[in-house]
Amino acid sequence: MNELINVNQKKWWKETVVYQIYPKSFCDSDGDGIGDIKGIISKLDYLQWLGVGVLWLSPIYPSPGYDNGYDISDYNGIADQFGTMEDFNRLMKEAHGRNLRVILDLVVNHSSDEHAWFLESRSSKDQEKRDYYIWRDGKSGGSDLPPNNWGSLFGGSGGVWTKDEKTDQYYLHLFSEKQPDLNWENEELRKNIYKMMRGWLDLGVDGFRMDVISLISKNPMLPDGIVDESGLGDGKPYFVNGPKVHDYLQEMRREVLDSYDIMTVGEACGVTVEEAKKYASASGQELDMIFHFEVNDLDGGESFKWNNRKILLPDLKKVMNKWQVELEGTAWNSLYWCNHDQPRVVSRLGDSGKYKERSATMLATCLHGMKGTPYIYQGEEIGMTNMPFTSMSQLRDPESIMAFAHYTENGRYSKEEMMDYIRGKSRDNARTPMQWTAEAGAGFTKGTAWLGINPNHTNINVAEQRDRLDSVLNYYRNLIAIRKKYDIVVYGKYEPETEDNPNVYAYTRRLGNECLYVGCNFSSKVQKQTFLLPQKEEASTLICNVNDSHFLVDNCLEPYESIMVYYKSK
Ligand code: TEU
Repeated sequence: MNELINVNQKKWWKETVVYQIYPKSFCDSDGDGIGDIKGIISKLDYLQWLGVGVLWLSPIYPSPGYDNGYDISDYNGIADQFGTMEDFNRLMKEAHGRNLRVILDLVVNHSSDEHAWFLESRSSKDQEKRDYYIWRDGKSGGSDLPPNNWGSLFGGSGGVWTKDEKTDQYYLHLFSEKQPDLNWENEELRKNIYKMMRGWLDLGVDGFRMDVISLISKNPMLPDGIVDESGLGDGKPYFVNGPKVHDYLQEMRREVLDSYDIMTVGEACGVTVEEAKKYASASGQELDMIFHFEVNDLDGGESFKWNNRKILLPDLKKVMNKWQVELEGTAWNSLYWCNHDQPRVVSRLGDSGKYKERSATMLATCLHGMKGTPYIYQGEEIGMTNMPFTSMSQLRDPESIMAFAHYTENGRYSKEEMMDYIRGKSRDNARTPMQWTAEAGAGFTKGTAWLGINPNHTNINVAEQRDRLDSVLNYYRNLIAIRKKYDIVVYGKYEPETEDNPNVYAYTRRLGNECLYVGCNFSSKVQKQTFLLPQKEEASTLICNVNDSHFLVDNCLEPYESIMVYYKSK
């Protein structure tokens, strides 16, 4: 072992790469147009070949499917559309047999309104489980005004309160009315959640990705928020990083997580670097790492996404450098460009035309060279792009559908404008089926896919890339292999290069006398760098996405070129 790495810092979840599977769109084994667990099992050899170490499954539990499973109606089961508990157990066994760990999505900020807890809770004010959810009278006692003015996090869908006629009270839902928020103040509810978590861990599950975990504690006063762009009140100051969130996570750690060798990652919208140091502190009291949203928000992706703003590289560098530098030694980073909520990164930050492959591999290098655990979202490893949606009838995501209706009806945008924003930002861009082959159905299904397949599957697909050594897919595979081979990629300290070139992202990693320089050209023009070249014979190129790179000769990066140079300092 490298003696420069402190034994206490070494963790398996720092040394691995996570692959996110969106089960509905990954692989359909029975021709109903919806991916399933047997489909996932059929692709385990592929995932093992790719080299990833952990599979994160987006929700596979029973659900009415209003938000594709992020509305759970039974935390202990498997949705029929995905298979059975037996299929799940087989998946665990087959995955573990290939050294692949499996983590599940834990969605406990809210449940479905069809969960038995909610059905009981809503049935009467005296019901034992009434307090499992957050109920309030209307403003000034039972009037028709909701308890406060907060807008839903699915911007454009109205407020966060729905009145239930049965008991004449309102329940809180930060997302849709089909997703009532659970009341974490209730101790019995928390105990039930911990019990459910232990149940899955005892089946061999290797950890959890925790959906919007930064939102579980609400300021009990539920005060009005300042009215923002959406025309509704911003409640975030009262529910993001709420008063007891850290108490709850520390309790969860003691009651559940500490008894297992697992990994946890919290989806933490609204979390700053300072807060992240509490959620993902190296002292290990809460979670292992979090997903922050500061990159996605550079084009309004989290606060108000419906625009066609572009992310500018200087802003991107500022945010990423900040997270890298400030978490050093105190907390661990997660590294991601894509997930099931974000548009495809090649379309967002790269060039989906002439340089689609080169920009995809450049983006991969930029991220995978950083310090933290990298996440690959299905299809990212072949450079999948956004979907050329032309009509709202092709969309399935409730967020997009509600936003389109809202902003075209209230006159904020014309239908054409809004369609343009949907093409750029809709979550359905990420959810189109995985492109396995060039055939009709993309090798995803033999039936009709639940969401349209990107027509470019005829040239962007796994079958075409698998044996082509210069493909995006093989490039990802090589990057993963480099992470396994070089400790510096996992544990090396990150230092931003003070490069003022607005088109290049460069940084150096250091571990003892080892150095790793990563240079990435985010533009379609050649860029000269000021990097001080080590003696040529001492430097070796670990990976580069340009065949005849002359970077080590003249410090010039070709359009969308990226390079990792390894050398030893004197
Ligand atoms: O997303 C939470 C989240 O923070 C949202 O802002 C999300 O980024 C939004 O979709 C922006 O467009 C999680 C899940 O990842 C998402 O799929 C769910 O819809 C949401 O929680 C509710 O469970």
